[in-house]
Amino acid sequence: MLELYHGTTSVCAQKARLTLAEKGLEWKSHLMALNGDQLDPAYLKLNPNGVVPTLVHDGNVIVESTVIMHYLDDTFPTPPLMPRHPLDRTRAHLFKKLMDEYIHPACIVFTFATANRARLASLSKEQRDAQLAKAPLQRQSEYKRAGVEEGLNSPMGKEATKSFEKLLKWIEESTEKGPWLAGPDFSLADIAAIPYMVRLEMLRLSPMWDNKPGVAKWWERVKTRPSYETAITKWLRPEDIARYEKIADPWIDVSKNLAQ
Ligand SMILES: N[C@@H](CCC(=O)N[C@@H](CS)C(=O)NCC(=O)O)C(=O)O
Repeated sequence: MLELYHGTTSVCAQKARLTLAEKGLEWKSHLMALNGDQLDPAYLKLNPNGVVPTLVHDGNVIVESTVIMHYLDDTFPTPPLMPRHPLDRTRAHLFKKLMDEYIHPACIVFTFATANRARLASLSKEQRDAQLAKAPLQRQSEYKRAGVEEGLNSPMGKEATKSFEKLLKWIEESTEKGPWLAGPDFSLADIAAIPYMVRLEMLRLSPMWDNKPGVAKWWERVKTRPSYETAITKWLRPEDIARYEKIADPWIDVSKNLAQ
């Protein structure tokens, strides 16, 4: 049996859900609120980093979204989600690395400067520091702190904007050969990128690809896949959508960052 510990809007969990959906796999949902339940001792035994997703397959625990995608692809090979040609495989690996090393931190900064800001910003500095200190992944706490305390118009906000701009440039270049990010077939490269595009769209930052027609066409193609509905749209609750709808328009700061 496959079980997934996940969150509705969590980008990393979306990667796992997209992979499960593309493979047509059944799985049992353990939906986390991510309001502190990720630090419960029982959950930390499964995932010592106190984050989602965690996959459990017949009692075996697999953590890290990229590792989970590969585990599922290795264990359930049909349809294959890694390209066959070595150069396409290289491209897929590069996309996954870009997401894990640059885009995920950038996403934390963007999200904690906007949709996730309210709760941490309402605490005193001491309360906020105490809360952030509890997280096993202290580097992620620093991105959250920068988002909440410094906002988008800050050195971290500018670096995050640059990272997203790099992702969009890579997508644009890839789709010139494409049609998918790592060659002729939809692959883990596409899955790794989709959740971060969902996040940009929820933050009303789609003007970032106004002058990138390849990105726009790729994004349309992504949304026609049944996995988009199964793994992304179906999980969004009205309160998730409301949290993003009520933020001040981040495009004001992001467009300034892009112009610099
Ligand atoms: N490198 C990890 C990162 C996981 C991660 O940051 N998950 C976020 C959601 S996308 C989370 O659980 N955040 C809860 C928290 O930071 O307390 C992975 O790819 O699985």
